[in-house]
Amino acid sequence: MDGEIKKCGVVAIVGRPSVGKSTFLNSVCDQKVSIVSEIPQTTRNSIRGIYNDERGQLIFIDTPGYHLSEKKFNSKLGTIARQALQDADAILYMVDSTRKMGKEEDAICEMLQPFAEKTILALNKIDREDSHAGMSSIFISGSLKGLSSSQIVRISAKEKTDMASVLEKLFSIVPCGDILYPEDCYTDQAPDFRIAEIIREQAIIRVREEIPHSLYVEIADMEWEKPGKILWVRAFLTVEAESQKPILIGKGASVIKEIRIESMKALRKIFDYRVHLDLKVKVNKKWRSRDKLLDRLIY
Ligand SMILES: Nc1nc2c(ncn2[C@@H]2O[C@H](COP(=O)(O)OP(=O)(O)OP(=O)(O)O)[C@@H](O)[C@H]2O)c(=O)[nH]1
Ligand SMILES: [Mg+2]
Repeated sequence: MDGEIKKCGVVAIVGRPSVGKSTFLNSVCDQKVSIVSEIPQTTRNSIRGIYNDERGQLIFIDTPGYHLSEKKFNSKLGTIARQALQDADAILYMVDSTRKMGKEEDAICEMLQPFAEKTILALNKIDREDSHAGMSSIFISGSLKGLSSSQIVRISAKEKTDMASVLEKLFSIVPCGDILYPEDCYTDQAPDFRIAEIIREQAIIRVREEIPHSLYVEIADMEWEKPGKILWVRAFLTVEAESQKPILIGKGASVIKEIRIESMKALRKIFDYRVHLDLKVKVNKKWRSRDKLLDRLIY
């Protein structure tokens, strides 16, 4: 409301892979901001989604799922999540209440310990029959000292259950201040990044095993055709081995064709112009251990 002091703050969403961080972000923004799949480590970058209402603005940062690993690629993802904790006004710690709690959850709690006061714990997936939110809550409360019951919410990010409680608790933590983004803004991602992410989402749901992790998408060029409101985009889907190429292309190019068509449909819902895609598959061996490329792709 005019004249009233607004709240504005950055909220880092953290948690293990596949707990539903990106699903939460999309539900709260009511838009597809961050891609979602059953495959762990779908999110590779810090993706911003912005929530606005009369109370003010929450700038959510969706981070890559945190998991214990020595690999360069994973440690880079972990570094992104850790940096986000330092910088955030509040932290939304998401836990999959259907999964067993253990070593990885303990490691996250240890990482969060200095920030316990600004943390809200969301026990997600309570819509599922195998959810055991009570047990998860006991485990986390034992591991993350100083977390009070008022900081814990049980939600379903998918069904949008109790999202309002999460927002209320987060607004109570973040400071007062002027909003940072225009009120009608729900993300700060550039169109080329969003297009690459949608193509990656459509690709990873159609392939198996190592290929989703071996894949990255790069936009080669984009050309704007103003009269027809069409954006012409040429993109490369790059995998790590020659043997992965035919799988992604499919028999008679059936898989890549489907990726193209479904990506174009998904993009139609995001942009108010048509995005026309031309997709090619390439190989770049061992890209996940190359620092320069990682710096460009994961930030
Ligand atoms: N039943 C149910 N499924 C959910 C819920 N939230 C997320 N999922 C599913 O869990 C899977 C993982 O969701 P994501 O949102 O991609 O998880 P994430 O935490 O962002 O995963 P990473 O990006 O890999 O770290 C998807 O198949 C979602 O549909 C929920 O509240 N209920
Ligand atoms: Mg994600």
